Amino acid sequence: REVAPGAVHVPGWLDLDAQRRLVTACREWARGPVPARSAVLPGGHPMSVRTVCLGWHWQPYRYTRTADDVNGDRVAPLPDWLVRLGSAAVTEAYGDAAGDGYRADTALVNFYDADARMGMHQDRDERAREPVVSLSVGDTCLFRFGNTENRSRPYTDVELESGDLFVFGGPSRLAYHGVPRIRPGTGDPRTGLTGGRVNVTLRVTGFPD
Ligand code: MD5
Ligand code: FE
Repeated sequence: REVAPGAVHVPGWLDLDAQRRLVTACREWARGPVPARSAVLPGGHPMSVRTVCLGWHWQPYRYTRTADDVNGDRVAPLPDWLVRLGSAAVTEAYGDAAGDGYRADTALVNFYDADARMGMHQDRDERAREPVVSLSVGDTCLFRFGNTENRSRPYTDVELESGDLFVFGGPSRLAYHGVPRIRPGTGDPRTGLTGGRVNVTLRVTGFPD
C-alpha cells in the first residue's frame, strides 16, 4: 500500500456509512456560505472540477480567508469531526505518533462530473509541508501519481475507488499528480451519489489564524 516513499494508499478505509455522511456534508458545504465554483486559472480557463473550501479559501494559486473570487464571504470553518478524521487517517498511514500531531486547518472539496479532469500539478500553495489526506467517494477515478521533478513520466497510475484513503507525506508531498479520467457509473448509489466523484483533501496550510 506504500505506492512511493510517504505515499500510502488504503483502499476501502471509509465504510458506506462514513461515505454517506461525507457526501451529505459536502452537499451542504457546496451551497454556501461560499458556493462551490470552478476556479479560474491565471490563463483564464475555468477548471472542470468544482471546488468548495473550508477553513481557508484556495484560489489559484493562494489561500485567503475570504472568497474574493466568488462572493467575498468568509468560508465556513473546518469542523472538528473532519480534523479528527484527518488525524485518524494519518495514524492509519504512518502510525499513532504522526497522527496525534496532525491537525488540518483546511479542506478542499472537489466535485467531478463524468468529464471532469485535473491536470498534473504540485500542491505548493501551503506554507507547511505536513501530509495531505485525500478521501474519495463515488465514481472510481484514474489517479496519476508522478515524480517531484516534472509533470511527465515516470508516474504510477492508481485506481481510486469510493472509500479509499490516500496520504501524501514526506518525499511524496511535493510530487506532481492529477486525475486524467473518471470512470462513469462505477460508484455505489448507496453513498448518496448517483453519479460523479467527490474528493476531500485535508491540509495544513500553516498560515496564522
Ligand atoms: C483529487 N486533488 O482527487 C485530487 C487528488 C487537489 C488534488 O490534487 O489538489 O485538490 S488528491 C491528491 C493529492 C493532494 C495533494 C498532494 C498530493 C496529492 N501529492 O503530493 O501527490 O481531487
Ligand atoms: Fe493536488
